[in-house]
Amino acid sequence: MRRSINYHLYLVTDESEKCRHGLLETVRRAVRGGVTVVQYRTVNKDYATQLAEVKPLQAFLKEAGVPLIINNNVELAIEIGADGLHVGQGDTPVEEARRRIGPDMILGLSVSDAEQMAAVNTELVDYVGCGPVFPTNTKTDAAKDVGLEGWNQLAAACPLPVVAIGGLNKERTAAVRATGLAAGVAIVSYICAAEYPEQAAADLL
Ligand code: TZP
Repeated sequence: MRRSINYHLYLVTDESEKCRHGLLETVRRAVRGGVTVVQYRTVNKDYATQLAEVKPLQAFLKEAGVPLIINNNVELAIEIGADGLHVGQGDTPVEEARRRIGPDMILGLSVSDAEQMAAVNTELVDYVGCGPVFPTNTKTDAAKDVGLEGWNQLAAACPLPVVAIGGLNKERTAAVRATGLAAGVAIVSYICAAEYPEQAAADLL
């Protein structure tokens, strides 16, 4: 039996240099504001830098009782004993990821269309990140945004807890939550670029 976590407000970290208050301080303040789970995500750091960035983050999150998920780096997730791993469609396949991380670590998968949703392996995957729901500048190779209507269709077809991602701010988060289909919302820039990350997080609860 795999673990389930609280996906309600899921912070995906931006590159440390893009976090207005630095990576660790941003996460600290966001957790104070109500973030329930944190994903460490970087597309431009080497392994040693990722390890050095994530270690203090993990220590803080353990103390705070907030789960830590690693984006697309199976080796790092295993080495630090993360709570979870998140993979995209073009990343490590879920079969390989699950085999390597073992049965207990949470595994998340990104989905951006109906075909991908229909193919989700519910034996191996624990939750789905669905989007981009709205346009985003944060992920340069993101798929086309699906819109609120697209979200409704995809989320309704999702056999697992589903988290909305992409372009979410206060109003859009409220709109996504109002659909009643979201286990949570995943946020990068609204929190990481904020002057007051605790307030930004609280805006999205
Ligand atoms: N995957 C789909 S959209 C996205 C990721 C990682 C980025 C979302 O960032 P933002 O700043 O919350 O729009």
